[in-house]
Amino acid sequence: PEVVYLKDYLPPAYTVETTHLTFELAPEDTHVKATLRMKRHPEREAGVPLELFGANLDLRAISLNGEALSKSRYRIDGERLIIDDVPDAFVLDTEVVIAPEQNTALEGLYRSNGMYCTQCEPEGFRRITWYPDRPDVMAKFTTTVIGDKATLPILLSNGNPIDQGDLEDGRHFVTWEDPFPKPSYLFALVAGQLEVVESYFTTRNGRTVLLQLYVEPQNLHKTEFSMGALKRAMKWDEETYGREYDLDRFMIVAVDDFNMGAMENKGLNIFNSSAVLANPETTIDAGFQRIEGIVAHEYFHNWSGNRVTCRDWFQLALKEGFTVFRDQTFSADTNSAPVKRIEDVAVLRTQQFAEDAGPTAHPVRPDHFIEISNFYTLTVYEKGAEVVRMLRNLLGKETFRRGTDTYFERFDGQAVRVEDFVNTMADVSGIDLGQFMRWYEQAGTPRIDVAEEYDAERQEYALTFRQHTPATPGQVADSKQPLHIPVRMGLLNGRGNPIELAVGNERPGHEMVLELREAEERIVFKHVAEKPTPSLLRGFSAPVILNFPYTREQLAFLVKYDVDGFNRWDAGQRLAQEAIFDVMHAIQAGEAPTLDDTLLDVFDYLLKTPDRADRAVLAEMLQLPSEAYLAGQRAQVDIDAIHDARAFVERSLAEQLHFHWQALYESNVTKAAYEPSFEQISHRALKNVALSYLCATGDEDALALADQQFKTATNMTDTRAALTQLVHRHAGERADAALKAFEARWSHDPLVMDQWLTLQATQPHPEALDRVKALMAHPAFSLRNPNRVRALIGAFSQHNHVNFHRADGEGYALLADIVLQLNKSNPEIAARLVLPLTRYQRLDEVHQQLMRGALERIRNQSLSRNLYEVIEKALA
Ligand code: DPP
Ligand code: ZN
Repeated sequence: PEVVYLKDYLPPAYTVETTHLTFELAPEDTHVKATLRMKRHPEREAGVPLELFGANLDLRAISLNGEALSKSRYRIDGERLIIDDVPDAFVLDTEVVIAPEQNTALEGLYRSNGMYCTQCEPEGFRRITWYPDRPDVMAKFTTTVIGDKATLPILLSNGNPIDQGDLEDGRHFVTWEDPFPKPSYLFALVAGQLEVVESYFTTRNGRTVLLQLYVEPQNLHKTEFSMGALKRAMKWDEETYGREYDLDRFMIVAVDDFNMGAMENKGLNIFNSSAVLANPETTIDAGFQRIEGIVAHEYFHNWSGNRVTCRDWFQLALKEGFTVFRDQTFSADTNSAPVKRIEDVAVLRTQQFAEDAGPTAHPVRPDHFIEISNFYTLTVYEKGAEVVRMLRNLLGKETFRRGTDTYFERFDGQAVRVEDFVNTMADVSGIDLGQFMRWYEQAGTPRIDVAEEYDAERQEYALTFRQHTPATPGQVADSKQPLHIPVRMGLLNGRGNPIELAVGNERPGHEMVLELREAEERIVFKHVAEKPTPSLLRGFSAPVILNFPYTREQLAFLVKYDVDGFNRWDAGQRLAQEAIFDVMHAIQAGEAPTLDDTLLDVFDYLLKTPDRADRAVLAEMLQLPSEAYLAGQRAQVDIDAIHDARAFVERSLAEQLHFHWQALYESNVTKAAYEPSFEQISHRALKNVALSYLCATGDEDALALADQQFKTATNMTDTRAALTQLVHRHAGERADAALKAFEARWSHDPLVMDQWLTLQATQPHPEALDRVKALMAHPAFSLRNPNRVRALIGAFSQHNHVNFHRADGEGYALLADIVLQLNKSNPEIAARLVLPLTRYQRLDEVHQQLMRGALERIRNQSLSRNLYEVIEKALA
């Protein structure tokens, strides 16, 4: 397959000014007529051939300026249609036939539960019609949708409806016009039997916007929360970024079969139903928060993505990193800022860092690809957001806002590059961001080793920072340059109070942001009367691994006294990690493990003085680092030893603090009617953490408590927490009965059944693999629906380490089998699902062999471009 390089970028030879589309919808033969008014790009010379992209299209007619083109005038080469001889300005007409019913890849136009819908980002539009399908071609679209009136009463596309009427044969049509020029990836069409929920939003300039949420009739009771979230997001973007909505209506449609979470099509967002439908009975607290974040994310794209879009797909992080950063701060403002930060950093450090350490590592802005769909990654999204966050840390809030205002103003209506964003930030701040650009170009997680020296006589405390970035595929270690890294920090004295900082002639107060730029830097703090404890990288101010040789006492001290909520949590996590690794080493050496006293003291302290942290932060602090995170901290990973060690620490804390867990549980039971409010969410989180520790002992009383909670719960958060305990602690008949009861109650609701699949797939018991296989035959599962696949197979391979990594290789074999099936039907999902099989570098030789064997079995088949790219990297 062809490799596309950033360095080869050329502007399109011809751009499209207006695009007129007519769809005559039919499952097997939808006719798409396109009329494109095109002209030569001013920067390209005359006489260059016209190049259009298309895939799986049956071309029925093509004409230029009204004249049908004979076969000798054009040629089709793979995904390209080339016309050698075109004038500077012309009109191109085409007609193609496509088969939405046969489209299982879920890119382009396809059917989901009888509904027609589209997914065009990044290159799905070429499955709809021949087109210069690239983001730097922005056109005004007018779209006429024709369909059967009885079965397709709702016909939607981008913008505003400008005409509609009845046609013969029981058909009808609606014509939509989108006044904003847009790239083809933002095109959308929906047709089906849908109900609509409506509301209004008045913008700060007094314009009234109609808000519509389209769902299948059975989901009408799940719309209220998202509608509220949308309004909160619209208001927040006005207040925080000065961004106002620009069309008269904003539509969201919920679709069951969807590869991504959601899609920001102009004026017509299409959502995976799992990312928009919510109700207390069916949705857990974390689900509400995820949905709020995604609704906001897609809405925010209207400016960061749609009004200002990407020049080419290498610039994907320009819109995604920025928009993720925007949705993260929105959620932080709406809920708990420290908890949001803790959650986001946990994902980054566990999953993005693993990506950085594996064969698919790539820079935030990749410089080549085979299949761009493979680059909707944690690196582009999450690390991309961290890079924007660092810019805000370096510029300060107000200057950053001036930067974003200037960026939107300068580039409105244009398709731009990462440089345009960063240079704007440099312009408004006067800060040299030349070195900062390396964050976009250099792959891998930077390491910073910090050493301290204290000179009591001179009252000086010095920190030496050494940074380096390990080699990644295509970038050897020697090629890695030092990065511009903001390290937010403070110093604490022995009583836990912050020390007034003095560096050179500067007196920044109790906290400062160090800007590292060199491979090695030494910073001297003056007037430090006693040896302090440093609090480094507060709020996780840069996406790096920072090592400081803390003693366990110092970590415990930071848990108690640091002013930074994130660092308090982080110190506790690090302490827990050390305690778990102690146990692991003891087990490996055949010795009897014991629980680290310092960790026990810290937990005891946290449970006795719960008011020191807000409840939501406390719930995070009381949880041990995940097995996936712990594995990421090892050069050599022993999956079973990590699992056993973590379980030992959990059980020890459960037993030794039993009384406290009991009290914590009881004091957080609420009688109030369910609300997804921050206050209530914190109570439920603490209660369910307590339940988990109580059940970790396997005590009959605790399992009876979980059973009782399961039977009496009035919301899914409590139901699922209880059911998870019963299943994961292997509560025998209690677990079986509860699973049956749950199934009987929820078999009609696929999104709820997804949770049922996931919690069985993630049980640590050795029976898990057989259970997963059995569930694949259950009516609740389907290989055709990405949510079902993620819920069962994705959850098993990503979150059930002990069973996925079984020593007999059966876990790997199962994933390989499924990936091969999806390779044919849905390559995008196949290439994503296979990733756990590519992360073998730190496992022992036996596991490495088994994984490579599974990958080679995949490689022996005829592969989609998506899967080919990932497998080749993994086996390189
Ligand atoms: N729909 C995906 C997102 O919003 C891709 N743009 O991130
Ligand atoms: Zn996005």
